[in-house]
Amino acid sequence: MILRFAQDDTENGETRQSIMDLLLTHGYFLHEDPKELQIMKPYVPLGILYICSHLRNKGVDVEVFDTTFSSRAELYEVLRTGPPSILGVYANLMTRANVMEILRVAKEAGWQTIVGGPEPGAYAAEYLEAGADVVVIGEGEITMEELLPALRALRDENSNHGVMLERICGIAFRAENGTLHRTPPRRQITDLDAQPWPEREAVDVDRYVKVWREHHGMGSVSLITARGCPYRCRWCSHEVFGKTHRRRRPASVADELEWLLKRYQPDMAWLADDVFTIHHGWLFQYAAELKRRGLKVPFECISRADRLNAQVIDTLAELGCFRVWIGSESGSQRILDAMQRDVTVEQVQKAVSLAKSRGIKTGMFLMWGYLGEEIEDIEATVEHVKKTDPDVFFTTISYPIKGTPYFDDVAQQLVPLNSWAGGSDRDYRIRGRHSRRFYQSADQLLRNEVELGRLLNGGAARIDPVLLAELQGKIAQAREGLRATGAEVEA
Ligand code: B12
Ligand code: SF4
Repeated sequence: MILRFAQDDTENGETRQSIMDLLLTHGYFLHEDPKELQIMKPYVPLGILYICSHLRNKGVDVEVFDTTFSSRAELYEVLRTGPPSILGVYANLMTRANVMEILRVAKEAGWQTIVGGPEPGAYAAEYLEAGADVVVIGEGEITMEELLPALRALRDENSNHGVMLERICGIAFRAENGTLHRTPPRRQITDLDAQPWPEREAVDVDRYVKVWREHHGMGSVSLITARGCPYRCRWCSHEVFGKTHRRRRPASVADELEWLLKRYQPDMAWLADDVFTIHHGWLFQYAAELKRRGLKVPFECISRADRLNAQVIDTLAELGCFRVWIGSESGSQRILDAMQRDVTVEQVQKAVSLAKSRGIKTGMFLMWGYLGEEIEDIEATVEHVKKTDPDVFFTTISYPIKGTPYFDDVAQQLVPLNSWAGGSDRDYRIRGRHSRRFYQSADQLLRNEVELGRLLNGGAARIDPVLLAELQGKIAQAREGLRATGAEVEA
């Protein structure tokens, strides 16, 4: 990583130390994440790169310390040596504990600190307590543009804290009397095309592409074509973009893709939107634009099942989509309705079969343990996954993200398993919910039933009786596990 932290500039024969206006970082260290070390599909932190390009365009001197391939020691070395400036840290649900430590080290070394991203807005008091001077809520570009001069003035002139900050929308800070002050919400950027692309040159994108290529035979890059999702799934965080949906022009996305291909020579792309297929008219225009340019790049994306029909699937296939990820969540309509997914089990089944029929691989996300889920819902999910048979599926036990309706639904039942600063919104026991052992049995049942389904429907002339018996045994054991732990609830 190339990071100019402080350097000696020679001006009029005099040497002086110059320092950047802002250092941006995030608290994700890949080598500390054993799960990701198995998966090895890292992507650049787009949020801080968007802020970086916006501020650089405004003449602000910004650097990025990308923690992904780095270490705490290296980051702390940078923070502790040389003159301190302003540090901006991205935080999400998984990186909270790391961000706490980064804030502590930065404050000890004399930095002014700002936190932003999807988590801090929901926990403004806690982040301020942990050492952040300001919490940025929502989109960061314009807020940071206004905040940096105010923070600099506060540092240089020791001006009145509250007066300087309260004019800036979209922030939370502690007023001089110690009370938490939240300013009115920041208006969202209306014209995304007027914004610069994320400043990828501030990080080592080649290294990301290389890691991908080494582990998966294909180098990948990410980009987003829109911001925000208007749907209302109760467990999903809308902290940053609310329920808006703003799209970029197809030609601008095509330009960025073309540039990425030329600059980093990846073999594929991930279109990292919440729901890439949300706007069909846009998708068709985008496809026409890529066709006009003769561009076809293998890519994967996420879609809702109800946003996939034959024409959309054909268009995705034409564009080079090799895998579509679908949030299926449950095979029980009752649970889908409780989640307010606004999708039916049949729509998911149809979408997966359409994708398969056009040679697009399918990935499915599933969730155990949502409010009200019982054995019959679990059996419905097992049947659903067996029937649809996606190429790959992932299961999670639902967890409540602060700021979501689901969090409010279970707030009275939450028992923290960790200190707030050392844990995450995944570290709760939900009183009255089935036990972990129950969901382990559900998972075992699902995986073995799906494998059995594949074995029986695989068209093999002869099925290995030993394998068959083994799977049937595991399935019986899982069902027995579900029955045996069915009455166990979290205390
Ligand atoms: C791509 C993505 C991923 C990728 C991340 C790859 C990467 N390095 O970017 C992968 C698949 C790895 C991933 C994993 C996870 N993700 Co994710 N992911 C996303 C997704 C779909 C897009 C992120 C993105 O690029 N957004 C576009 C940029 C422009 O938005 P942004 O990052 O929010 O940045 C803006 C503001 O937040 C703010 N800002 C950001 N940083 C900073 C810093 C400062 C200093 C300031 C002032 C402002 C600021 O300004 C930015 C520009 O306006 C978002 C949903 C979404 N649409 O954002 C979920 C989302 C971020 N993920 C989420 C979750 C829960 C996860 C996981 C925990 C899931 C899991 N169970 O494992 C993991 C955690 C991984 C980890 N270790 O950190 C949640 C986070 C909720 C929360 N409260 O933290 C989100 C919001 C999804 C949701 N709606 O619930 N994710
Ligand atoms: S889960 Fe997906 S579809 Fe539902 S609100 Fe979140 S981003 Fe939108």
